Amino acid sequence: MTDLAAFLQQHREQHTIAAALTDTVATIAAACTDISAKVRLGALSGVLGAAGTGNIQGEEQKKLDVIANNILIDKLKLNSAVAGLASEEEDGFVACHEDGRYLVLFDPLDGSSNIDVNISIGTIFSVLEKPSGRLQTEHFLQAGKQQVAAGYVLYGPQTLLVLTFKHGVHLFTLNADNVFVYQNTSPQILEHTAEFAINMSNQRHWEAPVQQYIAELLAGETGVRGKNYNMRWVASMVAEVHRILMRGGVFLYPKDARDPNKPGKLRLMYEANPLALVVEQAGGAAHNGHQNMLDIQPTGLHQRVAVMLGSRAETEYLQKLHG
Ligand code: AHM
Ligand code: MG
Repeated sequence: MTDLAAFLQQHREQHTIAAALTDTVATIAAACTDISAKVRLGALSGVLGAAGTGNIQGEEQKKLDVIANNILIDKLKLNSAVAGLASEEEDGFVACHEDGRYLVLFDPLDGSSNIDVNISIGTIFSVLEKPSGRLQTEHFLQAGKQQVAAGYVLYGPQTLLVLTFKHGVHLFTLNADNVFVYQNTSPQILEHTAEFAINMSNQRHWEAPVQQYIAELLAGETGVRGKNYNMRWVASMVAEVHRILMRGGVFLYPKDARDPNKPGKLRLMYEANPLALVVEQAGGAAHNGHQNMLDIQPTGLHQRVAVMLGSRAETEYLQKLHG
């Protein structure tokens, strides 16, 4: 049995990764262990319900959004390798250690609408190198391909940690002693799939290429795609991505015509980029219809983006439909 600490040491020696980086990821994992303990107890730990506050994006915060955010900030602030943090739940960045090497970005609690109904939720994280100089917002605005580590923790029937240091994707299960145990598998996203995930209730607001794509999938084996597709929608991106990692599939959260100023619902820095890195490292692909996700040059910390990711055959087909 290899635990996370032993795995990190072995992985860092094998791939010449800085100890400060694996330590940073270990701190994120430790924070997520604390979050997991609160999630497990639900009402008994007083974490359910609304916080009565809103975040920078005007979304109502759940108690657990705020609790998870504070746990991550408090733990990461204690790690001298961390120069600064950016969170979906914070207006601006949080400065930590002047000499720190890394910037950590996170969605503390993804799938907020599922908190109170006991459905899988997660934490998503991304780690960047801090450029030199006094910490500023621009330091965080690096394209996804610059990430040095990324991953997520899924609070589902099991608590799972999935991470990448750009040498494949690694999976850990939290045991009864709150230790992440390494699962010696190398998840690879199947190139072909017959399963898609999209919020169908927004159909009338999608752009033409997505309308066409989903219509083709729904046409089944007599349509141009020549097979029957199944649909799943958890409404927790972490859970959808994990399903895709384990058994293939394609996930879409496209641009929505209701708000022309919003290129999508999901956030580039806290959701799309880290999950795109995991997906790419597992052999899948991620884009916004036009550009590979990891090539997009961010312009703002809370920037939104259209997301299409998963099995290569489907994501490439989608990109072709976008022209
Ligand atoms: P959140 O970070 O506020 O939880 O929002 C992101 C979530 C994703 O996990 C999920 O894919 C999407 O929002 C679900 O949206 P919808 O409610 O439109 O189904
Ligand atoms: Mg989220």
